Amino acid sequence: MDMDELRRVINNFSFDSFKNGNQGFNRILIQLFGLLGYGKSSFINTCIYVWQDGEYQNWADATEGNGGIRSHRIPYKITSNITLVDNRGLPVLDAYGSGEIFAQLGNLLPLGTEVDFSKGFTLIDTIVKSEKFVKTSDFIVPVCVHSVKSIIPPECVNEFKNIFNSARDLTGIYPIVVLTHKNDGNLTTVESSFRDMGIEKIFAFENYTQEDHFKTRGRHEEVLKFLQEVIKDVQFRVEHQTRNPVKEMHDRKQFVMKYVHQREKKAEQESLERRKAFEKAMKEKELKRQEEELERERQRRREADEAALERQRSDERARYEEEIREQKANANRGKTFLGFFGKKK
Ligand SMILES: Nc1nc2c(ncn2[C@@H]2O[C@H](COP(=O)(O)OP(=O)(O)O)[C@@H](O)[C@H]2O)c(=O)[nH]1
Ligand SMILES: [Mg+2]
Repeated sequence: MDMDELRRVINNFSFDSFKNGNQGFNRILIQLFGLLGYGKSSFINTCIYVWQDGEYQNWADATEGNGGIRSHRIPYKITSNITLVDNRGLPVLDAYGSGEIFAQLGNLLPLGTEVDFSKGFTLIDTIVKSEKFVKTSDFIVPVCVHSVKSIIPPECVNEFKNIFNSARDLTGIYPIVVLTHKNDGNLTTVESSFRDMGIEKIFAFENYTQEDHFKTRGRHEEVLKFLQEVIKDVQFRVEHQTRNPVKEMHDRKQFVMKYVHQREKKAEQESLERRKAFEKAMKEKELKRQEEELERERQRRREADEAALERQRSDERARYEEEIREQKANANRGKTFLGFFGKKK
């Protein structure tokens, strides 16, 4: 398919043209998620730049706050039926961030409002409060944006897999991976890490940026192919499965709430174990301190006993020497006396 045909397919996409009708959907929401600074906003800029094929602008960054950290979920319309969502980037991969990703992916949080990586059960309150603002008619396609600059360390593989599997359970679609900084080396290593995790669709881009937005056919084509692939995935899911958007939204809510409950239970358990371990360590430290104190006391006593013995010995020696001196003196006196008699004789 050449680029014009690709554009036509993308532009004409509508849920209404499916065999069994739109089933309650009217828009594809391509939900981007990933760690902070890996190129989500730049990928959105790239998509808009390619789609509009006009002048480059920093659309996705233009509304950024917090010194470049996006804290809102901002939608960017590509066609009347396809929208990209720049979700808040995660600072690190952990259970709190994952919960928030699921709420964002599940479209349980309204677009355009602030996202907070909250601890505790706050996320559930936010989801409940958001109920009247979120649309069940959005068909969600999860897309993980990752920079090839960052090789995935083995200890992170499970966290990624959990997120991908949960994203699939939530949305019915296994996430597509978009790799950025394609020309930065490591492409094959990072790509194979994602393949090993079971990701089927991987796209690699050198994003168009403020510094480098020289149009190339390769980059333009790759973006259009990406959008076409998203459409194919959606078509497959809608045509091979009876869908019920309202029930699906309800299920997604249940999923995230269960996740938050389990996460909090686990956090509570971990905190209990940490406290127990701390108390045990304190007890052991106290026992050790007492043992050392006892040992010091024993040592003090031993030294005192030795000192007393030494004093006794020294007194004894002094007495003994005194006696010897006296005996010698007596003996000398006896000799003188005898001498005297001897002389007299
Ligand atoms: N060379 C190059 N720079 C990129 C690419 N993607 C993003 N960047 C740069 O990386 C920085 C962070 O990207 P950004 O899109 O703001 O990341 P986000 O936090 O995921 O939205 C910006 O300075 C971008 O210009 C890419 O594919 N190639
Ligand atoms: Mg961003």
